[in-house]
Amino acid sequence: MFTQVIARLPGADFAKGLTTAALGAPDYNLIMQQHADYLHTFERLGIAVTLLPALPGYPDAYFVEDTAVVTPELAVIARPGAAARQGEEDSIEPVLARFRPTVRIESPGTLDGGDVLMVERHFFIGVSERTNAEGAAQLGAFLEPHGYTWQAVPVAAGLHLKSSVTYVGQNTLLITPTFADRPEFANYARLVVPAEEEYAANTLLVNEHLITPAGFPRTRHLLETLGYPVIEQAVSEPRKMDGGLSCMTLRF
Ligand code: CIR
Repeated sequence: MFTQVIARLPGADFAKGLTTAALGAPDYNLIMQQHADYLHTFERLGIAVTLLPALPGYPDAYFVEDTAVVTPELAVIARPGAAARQGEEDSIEPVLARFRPTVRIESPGTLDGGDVLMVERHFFIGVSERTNAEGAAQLGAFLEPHGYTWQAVPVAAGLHLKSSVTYVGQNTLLITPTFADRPEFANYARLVVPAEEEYAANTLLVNEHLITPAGFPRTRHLLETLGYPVIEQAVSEPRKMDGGLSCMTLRF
């Protein structure tokens, strides 16, 4: 069960963040509303929310997931792979230090939390444009003494590994068609999102509820087969900035 989430308010400059999406100009008032609604969902599930102020000069900093990997035993402070985001991790470290012992990914390693998928006691660590093999190995070395296993997964499509695959409980992955037949995932049941709903592969299992992006009915239908309540969350504005549902919280 998660008891805590950490989030950060989007800044008024959030539209200056990195993006490859061509979905139009994002709206500040709307992202603030969507962000507040999203956090309210965690509160309704009994989770305490630590909400940090916007970080001046870092328009992507509200995507806090990328700045750390938190397990019950420790917090690994990431080292963002995008130059424009390096420094965000320094502001998250003292916050996480209130909850966990912290360690850091060091240069030349890079790691974005969005590439890190925890499936029970196993970690899939995406090696992507943001996370390099060195960063993945450093994270693995921090996790192994706590009894976790891990493996690296090449990410050739999408921004982060969790843009394409997330764990929805019951030994089951929610996964895009591109990743569905990859040998790394062969030991899991797979719910394959339709190609036109790939964005919804980034869904969160939180305290036996599934939080999924609003507006992806076929994915919702797949998720309903698992038997957990499904909560749809409007995230059109973070999506315009290449952000998924998971990116806006650290959950532990
Ligand atoms: C970036 O390109 O870094 C941000 N605009 C989006 C980060 C999304 N993070 C995530 O999916 N974990």
